[in-house]
Amino acid sequence: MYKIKDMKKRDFNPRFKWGTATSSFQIEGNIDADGKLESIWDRFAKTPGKIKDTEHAEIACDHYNLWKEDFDLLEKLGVNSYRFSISWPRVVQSDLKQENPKGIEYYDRLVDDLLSRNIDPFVTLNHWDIPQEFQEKGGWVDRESIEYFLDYVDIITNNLGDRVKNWITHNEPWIIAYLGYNEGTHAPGHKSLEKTLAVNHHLLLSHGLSVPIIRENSKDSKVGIALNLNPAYPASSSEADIKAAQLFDEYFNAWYLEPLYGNQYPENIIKSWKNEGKLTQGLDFIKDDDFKVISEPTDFLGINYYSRAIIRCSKTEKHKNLPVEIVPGEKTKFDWEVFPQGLEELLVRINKDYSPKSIFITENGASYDSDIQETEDINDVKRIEYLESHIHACKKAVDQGVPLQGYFCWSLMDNFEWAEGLNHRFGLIHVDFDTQKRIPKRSYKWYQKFLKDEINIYQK
Ligand code: GCO
Repeated sequence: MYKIKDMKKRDFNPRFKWGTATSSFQIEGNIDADGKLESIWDRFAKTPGKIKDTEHAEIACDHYNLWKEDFDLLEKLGVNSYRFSISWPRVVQSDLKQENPKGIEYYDRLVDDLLSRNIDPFVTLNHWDIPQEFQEKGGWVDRESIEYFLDYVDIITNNLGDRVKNWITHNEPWIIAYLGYNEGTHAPGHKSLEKTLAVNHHLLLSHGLSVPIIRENSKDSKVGIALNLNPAYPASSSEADIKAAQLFDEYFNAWYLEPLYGNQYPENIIKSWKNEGKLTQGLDFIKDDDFKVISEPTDFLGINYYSRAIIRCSKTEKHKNLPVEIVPGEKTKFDWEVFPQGLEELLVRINKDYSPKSIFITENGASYDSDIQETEDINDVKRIEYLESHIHACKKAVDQGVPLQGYFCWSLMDNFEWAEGLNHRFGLIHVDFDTQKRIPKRSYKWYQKFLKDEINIYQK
């Protein structure tokens, strides 16, 4: 692993994008305001047993009302970019064809306000809160339904494309497909591998089909997709663990990277699913030329990185396998190992294998509880260490030739963490969900100083 001693922000390119990220459903609340349609996450969150502690996102951070105050804090933080998502059900009417002017006006205001503060908007088109009506028309399982998504992409890029110049089509197709359709822990809560793979395919296809629409409506803009990548490390150097790690990598990472960069779906995992009898219908949703559409050239790859996966083969009896050689280090509240080296290695590998034109870390961050005490001084030293070490990893990757152009910390503020409800705090800003009071944590102040180029960060 390449080492550097310490560094400052000025060691990065002056045009580097420094930001934070959020998503509509996780922060906006106000799920019925101004003609907003129901989303699949509104429906899912109302279904008993789906969200931890029966929490909901009907208020969340009330960012729909408090956005200006939040943007004041964003500006004071000193970022030059901000990633947020559009809620599709806010901006269309119930036929999914006509726009809802009130919804559009809301995002118009956000964009204009960000620009007036010299903050560059990075807009995610699908961060999961799709209209329930889209779901009922067939949703991602159904190839024909892609048309509705393209109508929405056309509407929103037509309205905002003159000012927004950075577009992310989908956020984390793996999560949408696997958690939503295989494990059932996310909306819409189905459990079928066949559906999962069809959903994956249609997400990728709709990504490829969206790119020319975005380019047409938003001249000189940059387009990409955000993938959650989870590099796999075999738990031991046994053949069994190495093979298991390769299979994990194929279904988690390569399943997206390969087709996006001109290849087909990886083969070993397909064989393995077939051998296990999990793929009875095969992959008959793939049609001629689909891979050509999916690999439509983009301007950047967005990577959401949190941790790595340590893979132990579950099919070999322990005593026939080598002893485990890799044990996870320290973990965040989510039980995700803090492993910045994984980010460096991932970036170097992606650059070598796929040569994307450029890369953005579209999410990186950590869940730790706040200890508020009476002082309102939230000393989240663990989050600071996490961010420092990952920014270091970014720098090391840049030094090895990776075309990394930006880093977005997840998240600006504590928010609704999907099936986990309000139980995880990823924010640089603490949110009191009873009073909606915002309290910047020490990590906010640390990032602010880093962005002002006032502090060095050290390699631990
Ligand atoms: C995701 C999403 C975010 C999450 C974050 C923490 O990666 O799941 O993009 O919405 O909140 O990653 O889990």
